[in-house]
Amino acid sequence: MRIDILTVVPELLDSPFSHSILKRAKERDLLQVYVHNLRKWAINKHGQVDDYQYGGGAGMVMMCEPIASAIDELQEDGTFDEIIYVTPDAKQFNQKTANQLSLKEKILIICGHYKGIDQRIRDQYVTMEISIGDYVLSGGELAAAVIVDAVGRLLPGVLNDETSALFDSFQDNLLAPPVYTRPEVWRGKQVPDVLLCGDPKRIDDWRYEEAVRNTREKRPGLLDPDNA
Ligand code: 6GU
Repeated sequence: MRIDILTVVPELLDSPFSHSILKRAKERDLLQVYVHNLRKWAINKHGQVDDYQYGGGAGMVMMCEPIASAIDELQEDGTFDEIIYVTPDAKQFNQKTANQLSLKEKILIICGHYKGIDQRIRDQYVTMEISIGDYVLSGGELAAAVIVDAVGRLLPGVLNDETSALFDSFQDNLLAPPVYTRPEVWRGKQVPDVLLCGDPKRIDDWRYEEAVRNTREKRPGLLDPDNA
């Protein structure tokens, strides 16, 4: 899978894909991430990519021309399966969307800044809009990093048995059950007996019950069938 990211602050994305699981995905050539500085397509030699908004009001808007030129050039060697604009005024990202995106070959993520991008780019080019939650970030870069991480780890061959995504929270609309490691007693607190019983069926049942309990307590909405 290839992911291109368009941003005015490429430095923000220097590190997130260079460690741990995503690093391995890139080393195995299962994932390629290309970060592009939008200023390369600026309208003048001052690097301008934004302007005042029509109708007045505080805050600049990212202009059509630099973004359109960037997309057109990046599509010269193959069109994108999805052109994603990350913005707080969009549908919220979840595991289902991550699963769907992991099946694509080539996607572009546009990171907004300031007041966002000109609506005409959203109308003409953008095929999917994503928010990562009900709060405002200073730009779309960290949201893009969240999406690349959530999608990248799902690509076949990235995770091994130990890190398998099959048992992640949310894959079955349940939060994960609690986990424990050595020592068996820490500051007088004992690991639940069932985890030491050696009976895989009993352990699986316990984990499932704990997952349901955790979900009912913290995120009851996930148990609602409308969420499935
Ligand atoms: Cl995608 N961008 C920004 N700037 N803020 C956000 C967001 C995205 N998702 C939640 N807050």
